[in-house]
Amino acid sequence: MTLDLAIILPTLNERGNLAPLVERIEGALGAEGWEVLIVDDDSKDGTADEGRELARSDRRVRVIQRIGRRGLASAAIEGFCATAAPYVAVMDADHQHDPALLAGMLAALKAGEADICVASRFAEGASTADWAEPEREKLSGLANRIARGITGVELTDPMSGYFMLPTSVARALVPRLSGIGFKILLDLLATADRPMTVKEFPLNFAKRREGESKLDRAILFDFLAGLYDKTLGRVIPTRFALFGTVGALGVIVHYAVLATLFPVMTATFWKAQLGAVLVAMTFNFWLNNWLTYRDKRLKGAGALIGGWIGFVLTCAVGGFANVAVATLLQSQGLFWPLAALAGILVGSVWNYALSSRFVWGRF
Ligand SMILES: Nc1nc2c(ncn2[C@@H]2O[C@H](COP(=O)(O)OP(=O)(O)O)[C@@H](O)[C@H]2O)c(=O)[nH]1
Ligand SMILES: [Mg+2]
Repeated sequence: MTLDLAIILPTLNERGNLAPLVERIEGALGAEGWEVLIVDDDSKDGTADEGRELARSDRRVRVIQRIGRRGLASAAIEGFCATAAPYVAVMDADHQHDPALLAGMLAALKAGEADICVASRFAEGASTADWAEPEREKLSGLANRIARGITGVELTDPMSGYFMLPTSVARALVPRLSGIGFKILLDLLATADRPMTVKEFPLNFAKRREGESKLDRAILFDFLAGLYDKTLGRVIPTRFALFGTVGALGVIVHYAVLATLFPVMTATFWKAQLGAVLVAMTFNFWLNNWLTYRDKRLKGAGALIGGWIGFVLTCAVGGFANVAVATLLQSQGLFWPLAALAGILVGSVWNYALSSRFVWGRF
């Protein structure tokens, strides 16, 4: 029997969930015609090793281990490009997605019933009763409404992480996908030149079998970042826009601290200003670590202190560049607010490039 379907399992610490899931997939699809592609982002629990162990005795299982990279969306893209199967599904490895739907999805695609099949937590007949996370359910409802507006596709669950489509269609869209955030389905739908036809499959969304969820409250933020990336991101890169926004908030923090400190230390403006600079830098470091680089987030006292020092040093250099450029331009006769703006721009690009490289280890 030839290979029909690849099931991509993006994984992060899912060691114990792999073997039982492969078994369930076999139960749903039979022994042949499919392969499982585990795309693991260098999990610390040995998920990739476990996958390779399975693969030694089961040729239907393959592992892609990625080093220094993170992200559900980019893991799915990796999978699209690494399989020879004409159809490809993406699903969670934690057993929240029932493999029993796979056969029906595949049959619907082969029969040409739709361009893409999506398992929906909110379609008629679906259930999230076992999910037991009411807060997450509410968030999904809100995000769904926004998503429907963008893609122009009527979907009950555009944030679903469980779907199937022809691999050639997915691969054709890859060069234009944004690949950030968690919502690869939304990315695919929004990137397609004409609205895709969708067939929904009601899903009984289960509790995760083992391990813990990697998503946190910032999921809505991820979603908004994805929207930005699809629209204005072409003009100003998303990460830089975030970095800049965080910087602008830092200015507000700076003034707030200065306004508090200065009245009580009037004689020494420079102390108040220095205090405000340090607080604003710390705030910017924290917020960038939490949002801008959430996929590379530094954790633990050592990493945080090291990162903070790196960030402060980087900003010191950026500040120097800022003043140098602004002074030069102003002395050449440029209107002072414009000279200041040029300084700020040069300083922030510099800070962005350097901290990206040296604090959060990008590139
Ligand atoms: N490769 C990869 N997989 C990830 C990443 N984040 C989450 N996953 C996997 O994506 C799936 C969904 O993540 P999960 O934490 O269960 O999200 P939730 O179901 O929304 O709580 C699981 O199989 C995770 O192991 C990541 O950064 N890289
Ligand atoms: Mg999950």
